[in-house]
Amino acid sequence: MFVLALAAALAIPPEGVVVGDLWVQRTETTQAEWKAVMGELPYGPLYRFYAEVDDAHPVAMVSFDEALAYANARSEREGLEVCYRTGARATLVAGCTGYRLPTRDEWEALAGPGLFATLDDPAEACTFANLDSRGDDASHWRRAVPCEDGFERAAPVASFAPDANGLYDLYGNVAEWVWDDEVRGHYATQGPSWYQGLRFAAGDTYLRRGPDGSRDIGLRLVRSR
Ligand SMILES: [Ca+2]
Ligand SMILES: [Ca+2]
Repeated sequence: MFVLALAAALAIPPEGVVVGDLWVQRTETTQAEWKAVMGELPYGPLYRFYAEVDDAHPVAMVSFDEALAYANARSEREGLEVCYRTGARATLVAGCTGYRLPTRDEWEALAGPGLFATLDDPAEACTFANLDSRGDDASHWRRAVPCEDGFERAAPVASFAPDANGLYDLYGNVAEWVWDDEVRGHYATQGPSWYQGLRFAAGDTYLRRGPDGSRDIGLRLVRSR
């Protein structure tokens, strides 16, 4: 009974963890969390054609501007400072304490030296991350990881082991929108997604993307403390 209770508690981890001067969402933002604030999934009924529809899965198909709108809406709902001034080109309110995307530097600090730097064997990646593990084709351009993680696309959040800070899926599952001042805040992601394998996970995980959503891009919120 105790084991069952513990398992149930672990299945729904506390929403956030404090790392240094940041509060960080433990998991990627789920579809349930998105709907609680925004009412419906991005793309509405069309969402099912692009991404898995399931409350425990990370929300995907979220454009960069929609991610900012979600962060602002959640701040408003909880009476917090709104972090983005939206418009033709959104700006970040300096020192804002409401919900926002992590900056590129903040994400990199959370990720530390990287998933593979902490593993003795690359095959251990499948304990920690939902990456491209399809097949064993080493010539595949994305280079699948040398293990099988059990998910061809996105997995429910927290399906894999957390890192030392208690954060889930920083590597793998959906890539996560970040705010990058160098490109004036726009259109960058961090972390490899389920669509990417060894090549991305082992090296720099930063990617500039288009502004639109993709079935392998989601988000994770942070707050300055
Ligand atoms: Ca996978
Ligand atoms: Ca992720």
